[in-house]
Amino acid sequence: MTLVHHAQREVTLKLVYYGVGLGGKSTNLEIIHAQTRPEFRGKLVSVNTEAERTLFLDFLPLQLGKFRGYTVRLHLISVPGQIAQDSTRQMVLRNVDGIVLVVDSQADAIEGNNYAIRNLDYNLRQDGTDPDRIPMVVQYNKRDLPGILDVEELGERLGVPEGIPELVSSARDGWGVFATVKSIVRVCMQQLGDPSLRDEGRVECLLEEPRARFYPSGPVSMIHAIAPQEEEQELELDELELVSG
Ligand SMILES: Nc1nc2c(ncn2[C@@H]2O[C@H](COP(=O)(O)OP(=O)(O)OP(=O)(O)O)[C@@H](O)[C@H]2O)c(=O)[nH]1
Ligand SMILES: [Mg+2]
Repeated sequence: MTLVHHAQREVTLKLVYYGVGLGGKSTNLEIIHAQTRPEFRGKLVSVNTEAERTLFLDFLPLQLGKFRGYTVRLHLISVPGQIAQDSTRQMVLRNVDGIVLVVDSQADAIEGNNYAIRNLDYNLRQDGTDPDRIPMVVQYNKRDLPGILDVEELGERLGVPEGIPELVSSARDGWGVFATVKSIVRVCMQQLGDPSLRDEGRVECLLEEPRARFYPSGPVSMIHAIAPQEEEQELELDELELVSG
């Protein structure tokens, strides 16, 4: 739910990067942090395991230009992709305004991408959010790698419905990342319309018309039964590393 502050003439969007483990969610935020002017961004806070996997989240506050006289602020957050961290993902999704679904374009990641989409659907529903009305864009990442699947094939195999903007990127090489964030902001702002006409505080910015579903016939309730096998990882408190830059 978008936060509208009339006195400060500010709008804050909470945008969540979601997707398969190691898909490049954190790298998107690192690139945005590295390539924006310091006066427009806050600290990038990452809570990682020793192996550089996201344990809790990455958080990056960012300021964009003005939209109809209101300063647009973003809270960019990436969830941990590891299957075991599901309660964290549910918590991070609370009051989300827009989702960037980061897809790993490699052929052997298709099962993980599939799982992430179903898991997102399930977790949004758990919180009472209609997954078909949440602003969303899909980012096909890792386009620099050899042997990746065509975008068309990926879209088909993942059941990406019409109406979702699709972008290509190599977050590692730093391209496609800003186009993605602009795209999700555009979808959100289209729903918000003129901020001065909105109430103060949290306002809902869901799509008026639900779009077609990912997996029209997929049994999302079976989500936990279809989780791909993943190595168990013991997490200890002193493994935590707090990075801020
Ligand atoms: N070749 C290539 N590697 C990438 C790209 N994006 C990310 N990576 C690499 O993939 C690995 C995982 O990237 P992360 O950004 O940590 O992935 P994540 O989605 O945040 O992973 P979790 O936090 O575990 O869910 C890192 O080694 C990145 O450098 C890309 O576009 N191309
Ligand atoms: Mg991460």
